[in-house]
Amino acid sequence: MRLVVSVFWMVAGTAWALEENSVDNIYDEHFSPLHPNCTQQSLTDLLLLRQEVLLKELKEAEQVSAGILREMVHILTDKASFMSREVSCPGNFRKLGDTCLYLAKEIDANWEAARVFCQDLGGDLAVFRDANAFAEALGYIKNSVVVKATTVWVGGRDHLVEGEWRWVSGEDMPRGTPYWGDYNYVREPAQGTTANCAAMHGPDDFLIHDRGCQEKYKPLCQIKLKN
Ligand SMILES: [Ca+2]
Repeated sequence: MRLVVSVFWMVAGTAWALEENSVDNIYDEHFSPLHPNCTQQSLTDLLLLRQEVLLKELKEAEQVSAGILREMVHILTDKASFMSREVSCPGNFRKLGDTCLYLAKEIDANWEAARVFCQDLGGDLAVFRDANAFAEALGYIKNSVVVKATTVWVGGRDHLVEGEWRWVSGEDMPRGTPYWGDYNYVREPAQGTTANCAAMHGPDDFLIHDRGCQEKYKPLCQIKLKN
């Protein structure tokens, strides 16, 4: 009987020791033992070092974000600059609709020289895509304080085939009202091969007449803002 009790306590002691050892292993696995030389001071140093690393990482992230923001500001500035160029007219040009117009009151030139003058400014003689654009140009010219006798070159002619009027942009010129005026009660264009260039004729309230291309009038220059 005493022997049985002794064996029981031996087995129980071994099992308890094994169980205790297993718990220790799990604890060590998840909670690394402190270095034997670890002191409160070194723990504080470790925490400070960890904070320093975190701060460094935050600072680097902040620098990346700031870089991205700077790049975005750069792109937006370029876009704003591009858009402002797109919607503003240079120099003496006046913005009307999606075009810029400039009546060069100080110039008197034949049609071809007037066209070259406008092209040197980055544009061409004016064309009108519809009646509204023509009406806007009429208003601009009449407000430009020009004398009634003034005549203004625009970008249309029938120099290739008599009677086939085309804008310098290559499109057909419209006929009749509200564009063309009358001469001696006859609707223009009516001057035949002696008049192959289009001009807004002051004495006829600046409606379009066909005139001799070598006559000297004032260029109405145009820069298109959009296609
Ligand atoms: Ca003609």
